[in-house]
Amino acid sequence: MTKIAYIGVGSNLGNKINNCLEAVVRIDEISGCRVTAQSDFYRTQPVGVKGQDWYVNGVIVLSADISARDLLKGLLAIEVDMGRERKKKWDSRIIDLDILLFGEEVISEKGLQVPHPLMHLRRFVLAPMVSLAPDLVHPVLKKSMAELLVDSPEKEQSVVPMGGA
Ligand code: A4P
Ligand code: MG
Repeated sequence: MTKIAYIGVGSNLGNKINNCLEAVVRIDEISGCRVTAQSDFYRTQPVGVKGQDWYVNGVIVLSADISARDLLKGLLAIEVDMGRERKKKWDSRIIDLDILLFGEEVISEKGLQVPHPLMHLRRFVLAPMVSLAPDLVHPVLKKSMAELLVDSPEKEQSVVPMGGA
């Protein structure tokens, strides 16, 4: 059955906006996936790690005829192909692609957790999510994206639409 998936896209290394745009093109090329919408890209302050460069973040919407597991494989292959090196957790990255939501599926397996376990805490995810689907309900927390954004911590984090994306 076709699922609507939301993918978080982020980059804080190299030509960040181009990296994100290239990822969108490549995701559309994953067999069984079609990009149906995308948010603006946002210039966002790094969360969790001190001294990192700012990020470009956005969210894209997919129509997926493949499983979440196969989608993850496709996304990891794009990250590798685009030259992402995994050093330590939360290192600066050319591209980071996270499955935020996959229909209403709740998955908790080794190497795959959906909804993304931190999405409801992150303004750099929730701001673009609200621009796309404010009434969409988180399948575990049972709150809409708009409610989650209002409740989110780190209100001082700067998350600014870049426009024109
Ligand atoms: N994995 C499990 N569930 C998922 C999922 N739903 N989507 C596994 C994607 N991957 C998932 O991820 C490690 C493993 O998570 C994958 O191999 C996959 O099997 P990773 O991308 O290699 O590691 P990471 O990115 O360092 O860790 P993680 O947990 O993805 O970090 P985050 O959550 O991406 O956080 N500040 C701003 N402003 N913007 C950002 O984008 N990102 C981070 C990194 C920190 N601060 C940030 C941002
Ligand atoms: Mg990741």
